[in-house]
Amino acid sequence: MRDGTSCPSNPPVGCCHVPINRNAAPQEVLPPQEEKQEESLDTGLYYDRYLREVIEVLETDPHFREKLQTANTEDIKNGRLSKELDLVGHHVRTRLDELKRQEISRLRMLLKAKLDSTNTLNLQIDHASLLKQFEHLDPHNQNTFEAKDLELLIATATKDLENYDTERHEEFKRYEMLKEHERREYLRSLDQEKREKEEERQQQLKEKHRQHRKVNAPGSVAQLQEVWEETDGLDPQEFNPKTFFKLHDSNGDDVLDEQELEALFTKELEKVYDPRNEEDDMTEMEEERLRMRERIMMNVDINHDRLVSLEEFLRSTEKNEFSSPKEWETLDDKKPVYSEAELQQFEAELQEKEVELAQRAESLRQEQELLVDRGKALEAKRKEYQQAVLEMSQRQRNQKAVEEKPPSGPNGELQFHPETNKLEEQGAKAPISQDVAGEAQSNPTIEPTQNLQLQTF
Ligand SMILES: [Ca+2]
Ligand SMILES: [Ca+2]
Repeated sequence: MRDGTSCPSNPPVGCCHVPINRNAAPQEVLPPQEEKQEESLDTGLYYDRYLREVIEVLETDPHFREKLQTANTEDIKNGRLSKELDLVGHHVRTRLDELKRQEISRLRMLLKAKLDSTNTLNLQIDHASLLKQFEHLDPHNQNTFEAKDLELLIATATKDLENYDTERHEEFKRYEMLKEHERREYLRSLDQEKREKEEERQQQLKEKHRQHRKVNAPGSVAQLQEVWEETDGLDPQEFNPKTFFKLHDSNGDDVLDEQELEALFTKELEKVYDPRNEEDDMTEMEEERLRMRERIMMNVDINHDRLVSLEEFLRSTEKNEFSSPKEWETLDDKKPVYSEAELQQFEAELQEKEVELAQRAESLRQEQELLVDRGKALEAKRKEYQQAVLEMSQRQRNQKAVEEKPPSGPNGELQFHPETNKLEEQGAKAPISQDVAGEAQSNPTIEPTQNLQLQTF
């Protein structure tokens, strides 16, 4: 299983091989070596730390270290090496048990964090069965580190690292299909005249991209000599494979790992890809680098441990392939990495996702409309209510004014009373002043029943 912390697209130096050093130096000179490895070796696996700690502890056992030195890749892969665990010292076993308990507890925390993020209910967690999804240890026995644990750890790491390249190729394929899909969509959006112009422009860029110096086959004498001369600044007449190997074993562990190999191709890749050019795609350059590393590994890595030893390297220089290699085809020489049918399927999936998103957006829009309508209705009601309250309060004030000052003269005749008339006039023409409106609005004690009565006026 891989998680979010799986190998990044630009993994750190030393990534991607099971870090078993079968030529480990004797223990007395181990400390500086160990420190160096700690810095550089990172497989990129989510259980990388556990893997490295287990191997470090095992290497402190003289018997196991001896077995490691004589074991071949088959012994490691088929679990024969794991059987040797029964013979390691007691204190080594105790440390391994402790490592496993730490790893189990780390995985439990991972699971809990995952469940917390998806579950709001505090459910009872069945850790024992959930732990089964992790393949790099034996979940049935959570307290001790057994031969089975070592076997599973090595097998899972090997498998995951092999899948790593496959995953990168798949990712690249999806990238290329998306790029082509967007290109076609863009062309479709143009009118005929503009489309023809754009197609011609794209064709010219493609041609420009294809014009570059010849790319040497990875691992060929021509390729290595170019690095020797141009990168290392050495005399081409003095090319020496052994010196070359030592020069490019950057971390000094006597093997060329995948990153040390990939660094050798920078010179070749610069012939084809320049980040300043529109027509050169740097994602394609990284795919090209990966393909180059796979080619050299296929020719050189005899024991398939994803590392090139000096012996393997020197042997490769004696092969025909070294001096007269099969020509290297760059990505632009090849057919697209996807078929038309695959592209169509990819586009159909994109379409499905777009429809789904559009439906979700439409239902959100409808919900929002509904909310706006409801808001409007509420606002209208509020205004009606406010108006009614104002009318009522005005009528009450008019009534009061009339009762306090009867409109009669000293002889009982009707007398003009400007204030009363004015007030009555205003009462008929509500709403009145803002002050009264504010007062009414902020007065929650006014009974709705009054409102109802007033509405019938
Ligand atoms: Ca190295
Ligand atoms: Ca090898």
